[in-house]
Amino acid sequence: MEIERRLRKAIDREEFYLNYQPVFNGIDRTIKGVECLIRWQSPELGRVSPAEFIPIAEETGMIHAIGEWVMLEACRANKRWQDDGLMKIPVAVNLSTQQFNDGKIIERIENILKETGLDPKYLVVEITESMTMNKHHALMMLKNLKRLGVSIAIDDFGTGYSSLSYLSELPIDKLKVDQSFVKKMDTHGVNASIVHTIITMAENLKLEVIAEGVETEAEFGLLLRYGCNTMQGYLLGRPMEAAQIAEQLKLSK
Ligand code: G
Ligand code: G
Ligand code: MN
Ligand code: NA
Repeated sequence: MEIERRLRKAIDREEFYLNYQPVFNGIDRTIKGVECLIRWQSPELGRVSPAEFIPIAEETGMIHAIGEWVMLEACRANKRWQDDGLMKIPVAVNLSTQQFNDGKIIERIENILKETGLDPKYLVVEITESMTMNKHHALMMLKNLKRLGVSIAIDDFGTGYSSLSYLSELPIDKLKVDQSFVKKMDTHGVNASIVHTIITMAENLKLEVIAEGVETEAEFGLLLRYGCNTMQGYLLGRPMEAAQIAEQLKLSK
């Protein structure tokens, strides 16, 4: 397969780079974090979306090398911003199931933190609900991650089958409400109710809630009213290149 063949060489040929989407404090609209999202610019195939190549990387096992590259690059960039005197913010990195199931990932992350010198409190690891279904494994991995000093976020919350009471038994810090519920909150009452319920319950469990996919002022307003102050979405900021984020961090300092 053409994509797979090209993907195998993409790290060595330095065809990957990271975009960073800002996470905002909804009250004063200042940046309080970023999520890194991988991008692939292939000379032969052009831009390929991660929605297309991440599944291939997962099926072929390439996700381990690619994921490690992402983690290293994200930590390096964040450390550089801090060394440049920019505002200190956490960078969030998405983990794939295969990475979460690989016991060696803990040591790899530990090494990356050591190598880059990034204070672990400025790294957030994003996993999805489905990765926590094996409770024994999840507890072990999450405890080990917490021991490193990094934060844990549950991504795409609401699309899986876990309940908040289940998640409350795991050492997690943040909950990211899936875009599909945030979208059309103002016109779809059901969506609004779901988001409101998640926010209220997460608050009780002392989890930070992040609303994803905020695209309109109406959604933004409702989220604030429901008590969700941390948001991500096209309304506030699209994924952008490292230099642009650095510029924003300079301005918001
Ligand atoms: O960045 P968006 O632009 O299109 O990303 C599409 C999908 O790819 C999302 O589900 C996102 O979580 C995933 N994705 C983006 N970057 C990474 C990454 O570095 N690692 C993993 N595992 N998934 C990523
Ligand atoms: O699965 P995960 O939540 O990591 O993926 C984030 C994905 O959502 C990325 O593809 C990112 O580009 C995309 N994204 C971020 N903000 C918005 C938004 O406001 N609207 C839409 N449609 N997509 C968004
Ligand atoms: Mn994510
Ligand atoms: Na998400």
